[in-house]
Amino acid sequence: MGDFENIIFEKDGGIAYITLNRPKALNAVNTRMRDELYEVLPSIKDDPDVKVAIVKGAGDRAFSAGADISEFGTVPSMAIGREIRWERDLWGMFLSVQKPLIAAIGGFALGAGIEMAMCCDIRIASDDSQFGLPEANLGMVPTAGGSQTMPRFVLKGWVSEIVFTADRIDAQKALHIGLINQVVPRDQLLNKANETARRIMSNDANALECAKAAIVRGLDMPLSQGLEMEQRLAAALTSERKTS
Ligand code: CO8
Repeated sequence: MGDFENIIFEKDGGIAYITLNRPKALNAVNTRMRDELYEVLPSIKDDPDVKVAIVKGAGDRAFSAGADISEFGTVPSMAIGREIRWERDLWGMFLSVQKPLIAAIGGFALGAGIEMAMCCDIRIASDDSQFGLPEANLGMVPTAGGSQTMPRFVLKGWVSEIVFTADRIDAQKALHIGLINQVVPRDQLLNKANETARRIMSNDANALECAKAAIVRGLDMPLSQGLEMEQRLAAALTSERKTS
């Protein structure tokens, strides 16, 4: 795996840590960071030593303040921009990770920042965090999946308010509307993420993978199909256990 400039990748006792590492720019997602994330995620998927991954931001101000606005308008043409996004579908790559992903959010999580966190399964945030989708204010729509991922766990009315107003909300409101799972004091953020990861890892890795598939894929199916899929996954898990 290459040397990374804009992320830090570490592994410790079954937990992989991805740290968005541009603290001076509030961990804004630039092209280099996108490429590095795209390179590192397959190794989380494929490495049997990794059971759970935690995504976090470097420094004490932000998880990520979104796409790097200094790069806006620098792509040679819209067609090339679309081609790059199609070839390196980072958000699709995040969503395809079969292992549990935890976002540890400390500070700003805006635009592509909160959208990345919404590609994770569990979001734990510090009490001073702020969340928002400022795209409309920039003449854009959320394009890092936010218009699709957010309504899958936040009621549509709240999603519309967040997207249409482009206002930021605080951690308590984010908790109230279901955008995040837990709020903790800032100095306990990583401990809580680690504790949650260890709690998850104490369970069977294959069962976790099947459970994640059932939850994530089932959301896109009618209930009857989802129930069938659940049965198939349960049967596959049982037969795998018998043969191993
Ligand atoms: N991009 C680049 N640099 C940034 C970004 C950003 N998104 N956010 C902050 N920075 C930089 C600032 O320029 C500043 O740098 P410097 O010290 O060199 O001047 C440094 O970080 C600190 O920021 P501020 O001085 O502005 O700190 P404040 O506490 O005053 O404000 C805010 C913090 C409110 C977070 C403010 O920085 C802000 O509004 N930032 C922009 C947020 C934003 O609009 N993000 C873009 C959202 S749109 C999006 O993400 C579209 C996704 C589309 C998919 C793209 C895939 C990658």
